[in-house]
Amino acid sequence: MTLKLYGFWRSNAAFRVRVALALKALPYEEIDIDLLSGDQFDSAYAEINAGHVVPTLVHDDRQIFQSLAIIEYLDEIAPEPPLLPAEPFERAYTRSLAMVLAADVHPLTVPRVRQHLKDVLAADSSGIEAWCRHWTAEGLATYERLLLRRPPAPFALGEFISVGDIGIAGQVALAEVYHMDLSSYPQVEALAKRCFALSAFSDAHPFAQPGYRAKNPR
Ligand SMILES: N[C@@H](CCC(=O)N[C@@H](CS)C(=O)NCC(=O)O)C(=O)O
Repeated sequence: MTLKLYGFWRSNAAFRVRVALALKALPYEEIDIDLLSGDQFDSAYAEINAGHVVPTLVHDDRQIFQSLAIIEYLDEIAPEPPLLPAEPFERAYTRSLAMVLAADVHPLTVPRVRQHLKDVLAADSSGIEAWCRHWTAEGLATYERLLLRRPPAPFALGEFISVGDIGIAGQVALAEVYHMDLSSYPQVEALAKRCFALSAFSDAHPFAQPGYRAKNPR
């Protein structure tokens, strides 16, 4: 099986897929689409992803898009370790956790939204940054309330890592891109720390990607 991931170092949605691929130990090639230079709009990439977004997973010659759909696909073609449990309530719960980030928070901060704030509302870079931090903080607060209701033990569903943990770790990665303080969200911070102790998560972090490191040499 040949897997290619079109992603970008800063893309939170690509982060989620990188974690799932690593947890399942699936080898893949990552191809960078530089979202900050507008490469998502190039006609060659438009053939691959009609939405002009990353990630896209290409399995053999077939394209799959939307990070959570990609993760569920990977779970179906490579069931071990499972990222979604079989029990319906637990399955819905972990999907719901993932969607707090993927459906409610992250879409408000993506490049095309930031660009629209600039073009249509004349927002400057500090206003756009404040917008992104606001919605990111809302996501962190929502996850904190959810985890207080059902404390992780040690992960969101218990012993095994599920797609909900990828969402919560992704929320923290998003906050880190905006250099936000996590101390008001101790449950979230502790769960993310457990996740990022694993190489599947730490190696997928935006700051661990070659594209980021090339721009920020130590
Ligand atoms: N809901 C999609 C998100 C896709 C998305 O918006 N990706 C961002 C990067 S994280 C992107 O490519 N944005 C390009 C743009 O906004 O121009 C998913 O989960 O895959």
